[in-house]
Amino acid sequence: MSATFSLQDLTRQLEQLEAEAASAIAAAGSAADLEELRVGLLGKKGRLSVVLGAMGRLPGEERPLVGQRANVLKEQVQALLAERLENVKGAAMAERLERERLDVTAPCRYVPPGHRHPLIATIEEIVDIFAGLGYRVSEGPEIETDHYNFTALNIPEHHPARDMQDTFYLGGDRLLRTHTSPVQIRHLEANPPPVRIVAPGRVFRRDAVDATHSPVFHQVEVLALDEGLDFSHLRGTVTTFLQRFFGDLPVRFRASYFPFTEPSAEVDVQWRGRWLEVMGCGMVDPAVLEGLGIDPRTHSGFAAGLGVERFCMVRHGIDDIRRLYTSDLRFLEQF
Ligand code: 2NM
Repeated sequence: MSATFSLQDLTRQLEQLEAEAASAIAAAGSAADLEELRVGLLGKKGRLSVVLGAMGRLPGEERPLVGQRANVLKEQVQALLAERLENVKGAAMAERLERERLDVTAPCRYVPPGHRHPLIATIEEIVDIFAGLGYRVSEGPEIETDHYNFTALNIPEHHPARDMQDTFYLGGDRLLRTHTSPVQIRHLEANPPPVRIVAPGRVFRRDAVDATHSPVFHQVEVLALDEGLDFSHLRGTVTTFLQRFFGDLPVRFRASYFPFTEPSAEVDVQWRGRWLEVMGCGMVDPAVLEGLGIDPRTHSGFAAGLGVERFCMVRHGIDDIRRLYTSDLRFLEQF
């Protein structure tokens, strides 16, 4: 059928366009289909443009009739496209949600639960016992000065502990702490007595590695400073601690020597029939207190120190300290 250009023809063409557009839009299944329809119907070279082009050949007074009708049609078609687009998008989303359905109640992939390293567990157990006796945790730097690591602890200039052979010197007066005692000194500088603290931490000594030595190991040291403390308080505290940690076994104190305590003692426990040395202790030397500006005539204190690796090894029957550092899960998972 060749195109005709009367008012009647154009009006009929617009009605036909409207009917076709409505059914085509209703049948469109995707956003892309709808965009294709929009271009074909309303685009520059679309069906509506063709009708409007033909409108130019009508007599002037008839053009507004077709023009108005065309504008109404255009708005109707736009509204239908928009409405259908919403439906199509909604259907696509519903389909996707169904396809990607997630069962949030499904059991997850098995992840084996981890646990603390036996050394850390030992530190926590020791600290917990002292916490139960009223002690607070105090910590300090691993890089120390000669003053805090030795001088303030009454360790004289030529004491073997100061030897290059035993200590990691870092240059200047810096070194890696060889015990956690400097933590106690720093604490006493910052806090007036009464003091009851427990100082856990990593310490460093220039030892060759073997079954019982490591250049990096862990210590816990305890300090009580107050008026009227004597050796009986030390003995009671250390005995109570050891019996809580190892069980109710015999404890023995042997006279010993440390530069920072007087008197000093080593402490043994009877474990599976053998006496094992497990810690050192003593009454804080008056020279240490005087260095801190604390009067040894009114104040006294006791201190004790232990190696965490040894406690851990005795408790669990571990025969080689290296087992604690080599991260072999087959070993560590036993604890
Ligand atoms: C030990 C044994 C004996 C000790 C002494 C001090 C301080 F700072 F108060 F002087 N802190 N730790 C001490 C005493 C440590 O470890 C075997």
